[in-house]
Amino acid sequence: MKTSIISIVLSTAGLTLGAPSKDTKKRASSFEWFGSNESGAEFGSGNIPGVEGTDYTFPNTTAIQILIDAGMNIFRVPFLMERMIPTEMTGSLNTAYFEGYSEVINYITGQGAHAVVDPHNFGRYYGTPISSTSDFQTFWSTLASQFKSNDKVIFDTNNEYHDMDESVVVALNQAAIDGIRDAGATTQYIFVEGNSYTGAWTWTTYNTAMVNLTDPSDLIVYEMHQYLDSDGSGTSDQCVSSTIGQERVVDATTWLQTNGKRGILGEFAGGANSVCEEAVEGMLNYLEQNSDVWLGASWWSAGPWWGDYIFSMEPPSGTAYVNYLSILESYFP
Ligand SMILES: *[C@@H]1O[C@H](CO)[C@@H](O)[C@H](O)[C@H]1NC(C)=O
Ligand SMILES: *[C@@H]1O[C@H](CO)[C@@H](O)[C@H](O)[C@H]1NC(C)=O
Ligand SMILES: *[C@H]1O[C@H](CO)[C@@H](O)[C@H](O)[C@H]1NC(C)=O
Repeated sequence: MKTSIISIVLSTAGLTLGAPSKDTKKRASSFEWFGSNESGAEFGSGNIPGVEGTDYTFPNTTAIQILIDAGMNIFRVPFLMERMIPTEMTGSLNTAYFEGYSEVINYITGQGAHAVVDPHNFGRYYGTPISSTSDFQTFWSTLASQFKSNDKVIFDTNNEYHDMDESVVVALNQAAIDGIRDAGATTQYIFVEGNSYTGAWTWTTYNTAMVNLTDPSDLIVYEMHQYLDSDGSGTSDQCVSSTIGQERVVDATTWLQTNGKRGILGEFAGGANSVCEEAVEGMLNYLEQNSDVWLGASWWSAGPWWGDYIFSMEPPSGTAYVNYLSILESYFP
């Protein structure tokens, strides 16, 4: 999600694996994961490092449990690299921030769901596009080593690279993979993201070079994002048409199938209106029909500080929690 127009950075909702046969009224979908982003730790990106409780907050595990009970089984939890490892990427962890963050991650995985560790940095560190693959690899080694024995953790190399040389984006993803595996974290999935905000609709225009990423553990999943408003930015609650969801993911689906890759729709959303609801359902139906390559999807976004945000999945009164949960439930694993 682009955040340039809002002072607080939007966080992502993650998908969680639901407890099997928890709810007999729902069919099981063929997705492996469905969930939401859990925003908060990446908020206040204009204030680095910022103050917990003022500039940023950690997601509410009681609220997460409500979504787990509903059947979600993956949660993407954004954070800021500068808060996690300040000053330089080769530095060490900020203990207080890491502990607040890892408490949420460990809560989620302790419930049997997957937690996506998401540096919500758009390929930037202190605002400058990351160019040193070596420093980035070290950042990932330092962080991944903390989670190497937790196989319910998923590493997401970075949120929404954009306006960068494609060869750099590919090299940074490969450096992250190498750093994570070198740290001894060999059993976890790694979500890679592409250039141009990792959009599904433009994937085959900008990100075909991502095909050559390699992983000794063979656990790469291509994370793409897709919004359904006219510019695809997810800043409007109006969707282009009731069929735009499926239309925007067809080419990326073909790319995944042609190249023998797996994908996840790491961010998507729609406004609380019938056009968007139909568009979201059309997109999810199509993804599910192609669940040979699509492992799941994650709504954007839940989190305690969203207020009346158009896409808020936060229980008990978030706009999307009220309007979309019943639609999404039929796609829960
Ligand atoms: C956390 O979520 C629960 C469930 O919605 C709510 O009762 C509680 O007030 C929330 N806590 C905070 C600190 O927002
Ligand atoms: C991927 O690697 C192969 C083999 O090295 C090469 O032929 C191909 O051009 C690469 N593809 C892209 C899109 O870079
Ligand atoms: C989660 O939220 C972040 C913004 O905080 C957004 O960039 C990302 O796309 C979202 N991810 C998912 C899977 O919804």
